[in-house]
Amino acid sequence: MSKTRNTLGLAVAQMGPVHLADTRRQVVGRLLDMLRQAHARGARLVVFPELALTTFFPRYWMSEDQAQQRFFERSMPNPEVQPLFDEARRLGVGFYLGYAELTAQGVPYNTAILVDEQARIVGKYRKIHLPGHDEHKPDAPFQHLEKKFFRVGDQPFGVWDTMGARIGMCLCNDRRWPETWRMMSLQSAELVVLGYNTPSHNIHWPEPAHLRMHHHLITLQASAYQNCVWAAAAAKCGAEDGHHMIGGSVIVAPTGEIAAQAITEDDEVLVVQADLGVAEAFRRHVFDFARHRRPEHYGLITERVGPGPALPRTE
Ligand code: CDV
Repeated sequence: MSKTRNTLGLAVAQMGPVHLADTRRQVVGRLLDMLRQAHARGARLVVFPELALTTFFPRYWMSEDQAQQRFFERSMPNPEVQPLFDEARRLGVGFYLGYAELTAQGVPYNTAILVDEQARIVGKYRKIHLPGHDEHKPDAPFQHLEKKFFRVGDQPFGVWDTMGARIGMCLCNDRRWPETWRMMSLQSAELVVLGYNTPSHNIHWPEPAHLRMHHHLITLQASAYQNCVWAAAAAKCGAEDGHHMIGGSVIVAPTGEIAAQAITEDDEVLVVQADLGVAEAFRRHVFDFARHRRPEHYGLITERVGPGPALPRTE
């Protein structure tokens, strides 16, 4: 489709479970192994999961203070994560990493950073769509306490020019919302990177288990296509202390096709030489936003949060 090839060596580093007993040091050791594998296979950017340094702790009922003491990072890089930054600089590989951030002012966020090949943090994203609840659900098999442990991100979806591409970031539940992707494609994103922890079991209603993977894949494939972007999504998956989460880490092309998909529920590296030019034909034709979008008819999207009455019509 494109005459000039502008390719990015793009890796997704899926993680198997991180158990409560696992230390940051052990986890960073696994990330280092995958960073090296990805580099050896030609990657320039490696996408790690959401909350990659710890177990998916929002499943456990505890106080905010207990959660912050045990699972949050007060600085980044900190001494435990520094080896990842050092190795990334040595190899000349950038990465995306999700972790629980406690700011200097004591505000807790579910955060992702984008780190360039010189190991500089060039972008930070704080999760906007926080799923779950903030009250204790003693009858549920586990909790989903993102609304208790995190504040909503304080900045809109952004993009960063780094590693030869315009890269947008989001986290897990954000991927299900069309607004997430459109915010970034309207800023000319070429690639959207994200990490996720998606429990296989829905505690809110008896959802058939296969739908978790189905919704994950259709969302990524449709969003990549409708927004003319590459999408790279890294799971933390498998059974963390008995709590199973889906795998299915993927790299999706702007055609909506899956270029690579994980086959395990363990640490696994996917690498694709992503041709950023593939999106051009879509941007020039079916999704030429400047020619075809009609924002004058989309007002409700920002005026209303939930569904309301029908709009008045003149005829
Ligand atoms: N970490 C997440 O945001 N998980 C949600 C679950 C709760 C559905 C997700 O959208 O995958």
